Amino acid sequence: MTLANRLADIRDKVYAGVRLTFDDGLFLEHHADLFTLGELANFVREKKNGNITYYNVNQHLNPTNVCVYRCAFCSFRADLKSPRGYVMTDEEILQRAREASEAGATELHIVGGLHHLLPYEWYLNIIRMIHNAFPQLHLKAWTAVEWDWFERITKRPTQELLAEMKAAGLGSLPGGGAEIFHPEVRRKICDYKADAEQWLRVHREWHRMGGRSNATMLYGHIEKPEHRIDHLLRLRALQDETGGFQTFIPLAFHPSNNPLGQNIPKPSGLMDLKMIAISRLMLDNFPHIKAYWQMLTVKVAQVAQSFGADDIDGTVVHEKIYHAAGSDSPQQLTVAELRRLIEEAGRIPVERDTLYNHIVREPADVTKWTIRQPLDTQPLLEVAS
Ligand code: V47
Ligand code: SF4
Repeated sequence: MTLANRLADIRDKVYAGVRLTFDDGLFLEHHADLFTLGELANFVREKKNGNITYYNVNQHLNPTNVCVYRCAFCSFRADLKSPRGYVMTDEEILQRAREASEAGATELHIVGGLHHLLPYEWYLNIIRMIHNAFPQLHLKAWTAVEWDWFERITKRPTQELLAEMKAAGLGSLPGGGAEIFHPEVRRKICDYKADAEQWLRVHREWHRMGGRSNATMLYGHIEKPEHRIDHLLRLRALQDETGGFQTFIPLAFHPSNNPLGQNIPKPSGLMDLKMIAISRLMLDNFPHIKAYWQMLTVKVAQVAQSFGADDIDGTVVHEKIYHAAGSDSPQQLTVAELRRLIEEAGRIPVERDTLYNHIVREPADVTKWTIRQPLDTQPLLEVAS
């Protein structure tokens, strides 16, 4: 079969809604041109999400950067005794939550380092404390790597810890820590921390409790196309089983200030768009693909809305991980800026909460909002902070 026939075969599958195989994914990686990838991914994106691009009003909180692990790609972490290391006090954490609440945020994205000395209860208390003070904030907290660490230090099963933290106010799990699942790569870039099975197990357990989570993939370093397709298919298999993933976020490697980045350039804009498109095509059972503007730059995140993405993340504020690794994106975008960027990309901006309910704001007071179920015009719940 010629390359053109093979691509035509894949095009037919996509238009007919037939699932792509590992070999199809590898073919797309090696041979598909960017415009064909964009055309196919955009078809799937519009079938699933129409002309909408989602954004949210959120803030990030990284309570500590001290970490027992030494992932080769990480510019954020600090050693226990490093002058760069910090641990936020309860007052500082609550102040940040207050700031988010007063800015009208619906979500706090909370991840950090795995501190050598701090007990699991410190992490649990962060969730409890913020939830008690600001119950309207959805707390999307702790990556599967952190949950695995909690299990190691408490010797209690993650299932029990997830249930305990849910009772304390945990809303959902972020997608971080997935990196590249394949052991050939994983042992070189982040040996010792949770492996693929452990990462997937935490998400499976959370989904079985009715929870929702996200997934990521760190690309553009030492991995090869087959590792990326393998990664996507492992996620697709778990999604077939549980249906608990909401959005997939391909993360472009940022090479500044970390050991892995010494001889590796930052992925190009073309590579970024290709990853968005291939993710959209392979992950046929994921509702959303996010072009995280902080990581991709605003410009690429805008173009990505025509290459398979239907989400751009949110206002963000206080981003540390990418800025430590050389990102020159702004620290935050206002809602007006996000909406303008989305409209300029030819899409309809829709504010969502973490669980993809549509949010309607009171124009006179941004801290008051109404949650609507997607495609439902009846307000379900009035929330005022
Ligand atoms: O797990 C760390 C990555 C992740 C670098 O769930 C790096 O909505 C590139 O997961 N270059 C954390 N990537 C960020 C994350 C995330 C971000 C936005 C939204 C969501 C969500 C999740 O950042 C880490 C790691 O994979 N990372 N260092 C780096 N130098
Ligand atoms: Fe620690 Fe996470 Fe950085 Fe790895 S990526 S060193 S686990 S903070």
